[in-house]
Amino acid sequence: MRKIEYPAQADWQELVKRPTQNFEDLEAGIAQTFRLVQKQGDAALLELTQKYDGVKLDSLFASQEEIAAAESELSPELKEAILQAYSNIQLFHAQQAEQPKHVETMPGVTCWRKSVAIDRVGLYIPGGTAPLFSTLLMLGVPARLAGCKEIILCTPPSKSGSIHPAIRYTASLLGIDKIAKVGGAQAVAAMAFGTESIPAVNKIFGPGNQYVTVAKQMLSKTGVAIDLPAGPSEVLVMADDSANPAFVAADLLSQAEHGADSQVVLLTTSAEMLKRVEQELQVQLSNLPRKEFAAKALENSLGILLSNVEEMLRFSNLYAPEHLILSIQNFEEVLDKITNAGSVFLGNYSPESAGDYASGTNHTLPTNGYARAYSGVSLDSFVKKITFQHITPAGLQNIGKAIEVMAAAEGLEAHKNAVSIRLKEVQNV
Ligand code: HSO
Ligand code: ZN
Repeated sequence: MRKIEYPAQADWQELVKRPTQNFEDLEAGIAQTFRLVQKQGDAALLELTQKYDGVKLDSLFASQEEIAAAESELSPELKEAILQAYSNIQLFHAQQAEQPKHVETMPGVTCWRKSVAIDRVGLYIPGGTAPLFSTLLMLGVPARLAGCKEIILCTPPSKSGSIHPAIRYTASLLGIDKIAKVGGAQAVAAMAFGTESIPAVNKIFGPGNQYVTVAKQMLSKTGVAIDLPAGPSEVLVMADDSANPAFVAADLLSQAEHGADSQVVLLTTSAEMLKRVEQELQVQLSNLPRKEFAAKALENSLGILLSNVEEMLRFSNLYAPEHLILSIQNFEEVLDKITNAGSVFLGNYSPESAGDYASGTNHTLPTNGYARAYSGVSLDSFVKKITFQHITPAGLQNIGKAIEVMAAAEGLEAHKNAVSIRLKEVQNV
């Protein structure tokens, strides 16, 4: 962790920059994958799965028996945990549903807005070093609550051709009975273009490696929507003297273990705290199975000493972290001053892992400074908001003049005429 004491304001802008990633060299290879999937459909998916995942599949989809078997392959403890998380995520997201409100803006002029589910959504769940079944809950629960008609799930198979039982179990909880065993850019392409057995979807969700991320970005230019521009995981912890250095170190490591490119930042008003957190990081790091990833991530990470809470807040808002942890006294008093963050964790007993798994909030959040303008995934991500209006003849008489005058001022005579022609008829009745 790079230690910086009382950096000058002029240097902050440089400090909040994430390490840049340039994926342009991947684009040509990914475009070739797209062409293959468009031309050969399912056959291309099977071929690419053999090439990249090292397994020759008989069927692109997990069988009903495989899905049903997950129930007996998981420990009762894990099933109970998944059910607990499911229930909390469901409770929290169900409250996000909005009922249409009819607003009569003028007598006879009524407008309202209604949420309508996106018909078909595609969920990508990575396999690889960590099978993120928690992400399947975070995407599948709001997709179901929104009422999406079709949910397509793609996840890469292991070398033996299987899907992690927790992913199969979670899928069946969500009522998803088609799991396509396909990963990488080819999975994203299949969901965007459609193949014989995978329908083209309207929006693609989910994290993935650099190939998946770049593929999603490339496809978003062709008309299919994507959830968020995904970047490496991040956490920023603000700690004062009241923080527990072992807790702070544990929180920093929980994000650092995601990958070598994760970013963790500690802001503190206490030189003593900075020293003790550093010591704790070393102790806890040595016991982690993923210590290689975490150690690499710590190399790019920052420990910054600042003068007061006010400064920590200003720095954090400039950084716009995906996750923000407030391990400071009287955190309630500063909540209104947080302007840029994906998800915020308050006090010494709200670890970020709670939001990653089970408290109820969503863990698909804006990274890389996107929290300055984007929100995390929620029920809203799975709906479109359609506006409606109904104008009565009397209503048109009330609003008509304003429309005619504005249309004329913009030089748009046909717009004006669409009102005038009706007003004439109304006045003649
Ligand atoms: N912290 C990750 C999500 C996750 N953590 C999944 C554990 N499993 C998002 O930044
Ligand atoms: Zn995490």
